[in-house]
Amino acid sequence: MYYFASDLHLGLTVGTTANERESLFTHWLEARAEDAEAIFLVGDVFDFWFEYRRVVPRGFVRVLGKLAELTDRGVKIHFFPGNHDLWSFDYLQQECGVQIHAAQYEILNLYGHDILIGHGDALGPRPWQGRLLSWAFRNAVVQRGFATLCHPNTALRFGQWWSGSNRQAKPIKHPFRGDQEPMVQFARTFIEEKPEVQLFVCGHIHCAEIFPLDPSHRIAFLGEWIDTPTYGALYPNGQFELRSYPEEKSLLIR
Ligand SMILES: [Mn+2]
Repeated sequence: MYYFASDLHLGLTVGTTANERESLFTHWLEARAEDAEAIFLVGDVFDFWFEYRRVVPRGFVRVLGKLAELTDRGVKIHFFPGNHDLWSFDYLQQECGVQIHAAQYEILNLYGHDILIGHGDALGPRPWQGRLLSWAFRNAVVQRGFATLCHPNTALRFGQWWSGSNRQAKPIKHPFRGDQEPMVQFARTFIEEKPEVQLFVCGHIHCAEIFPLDPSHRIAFLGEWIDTPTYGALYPNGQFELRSYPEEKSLLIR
């Protein structure tokens, strides 16, 4: 099986407590490792992450330790940065052995099916303010400037404030908007060019949904771990399932 989770927002202090979420996720990783071909973390694992060349944010030791332990045992773990942990460079790869995918999405062949995986914040039509921000955050010069000019205590305090105030201003999730979702629009355009990609797996909008684009294409949204932890599982026959955790209840399969 291949497993997928996103939007854990570790460190955020709303919903389940930060410690509960961290320990729940640690157990999830351990449980998935039993039969995982690979585990995909599809963005916003951390509510705010900014790493300097010699400094990383404090906290998350159980999760970081579990990631390192599993990859040491040979479990393959892939990490796609989200808009909250965009600034993940080589620390997680070097210390925890996860494979970082810095591109906005990647197409991987799993069990013989082409699958597009990406957090999704940068996919589809968006207002110019959002595009400008994500350009700035992904820009190497801006990143280096920020790291040089900003003391880690200041940077992390700002980041945690920014991320927390974002969370208070917006609800944790909204009802799924179907074709109005930018990522659904992105996927529809994408399959006109590359119909061989039959499944899209994204996070970001915090909805747990598998939306059919047409009879042979689907887009799956992985939900979130702040209120109602959910994750995705890909079966060898290409079916995708959303399950709750820790109940392990099947929510949707397509
Ligand atoms: Mn998120």
